[in-house]
Amino acid sequence: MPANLPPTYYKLKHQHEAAKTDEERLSILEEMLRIIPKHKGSEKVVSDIRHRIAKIKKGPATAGGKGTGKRSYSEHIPKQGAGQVVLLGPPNSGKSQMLANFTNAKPEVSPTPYTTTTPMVGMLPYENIQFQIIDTPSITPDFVLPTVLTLTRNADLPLPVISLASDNLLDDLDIVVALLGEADRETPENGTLIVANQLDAAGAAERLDILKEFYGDVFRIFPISAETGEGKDALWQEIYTELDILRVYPKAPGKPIEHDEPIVLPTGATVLDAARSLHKDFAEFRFARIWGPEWHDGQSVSRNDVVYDGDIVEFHL
Ligand SMILES: Nc1nc2c(ncn2[C@@H]2O[C@H](COP(=O)(O)OP(=O)(O)OP(=O)(O)O)[C@@H](O)[C@H]2O)c(=O)[nH]1
Ligand SMILES: [Mg+2]
Repeated sequence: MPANLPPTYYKLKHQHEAAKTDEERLSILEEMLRIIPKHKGSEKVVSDIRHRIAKIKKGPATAGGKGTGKRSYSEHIPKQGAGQVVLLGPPNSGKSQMLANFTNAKPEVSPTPYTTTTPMVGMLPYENIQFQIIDTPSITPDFVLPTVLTLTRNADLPLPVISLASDNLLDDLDIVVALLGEADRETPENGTLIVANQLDAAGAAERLDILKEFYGDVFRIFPISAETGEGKDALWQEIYTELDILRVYPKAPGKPIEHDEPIVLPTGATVLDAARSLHKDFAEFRFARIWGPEWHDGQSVSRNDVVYDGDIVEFHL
């Protein structure tokens, strides 16, 4: 559902991104929470802001036991591309294999459980944009690394990955869903997205049937094979939808449209947000013209008009 957030929200969001200290961040986040309209469409954003506030108030996590004791395990990975997708799951589900086959990263993939010990980032090309994919150390019923919990909290999309080669498939699913709950992310009622990997493995089809029979109504299950690539396109498309983003195409007056370089914005963003994303000087544009199914060709739009996926915007400075 579109969040339709007011322009002030985006202004604060930019300030938040530029903020240097936690104190600054905290006061901006509190202001964001104050001005944001509270309705169904803004729920996700509101809960994200609340978490960020809680996290700052709690203070930085400290390392226990190992090393100097100075390093924080609650690692935050800066977002890149159109959205941050964090792969979560039990050992050997194939998270690293997904990263290895679908992104530019080269993680270690192995039949030994717990091969991955620190998060690793890769970029996944989708149409004319890229998703940031983060592979994480596996989780168990008794233990989740704090860094994995932090990543789950901060992700644009936490993405459970379980394996259709596992006889503990249903338990595996429970473990990841418990983590989502702990991180206050989506619960089954919201139709959580689940990747059922290793579709090519022996017995996978039967296990998929079982999974669907038990959980087909509560989860949106995407069967894939990280090895052969089967099922991946439907999954990428769903990730795009789930990220709640849109693409607009900038056009300089008298120049062609830049189809390869869309501006990626959250649903509900305005013409002004698009201008700002291009360059800070564009915020002062004199007027803008727009093309798209929602508009008359080339009609003039105001800064606070909401833009739609696929719109072409021409800024006149
Ligand atoms: N047949 C098949 N094997 C797969 C697939 N995905 C992963 N594997 C194999 O499963 C094993 C575990 O894969 P990883 O990607 O290392 O698993 P992980 O989820 O990262 O698990 P950790 O070791 O805890 O990091 C490896 O031997 C992979 O080659 C798949 O889609 N099909
Ligand atoms: Mg791994």
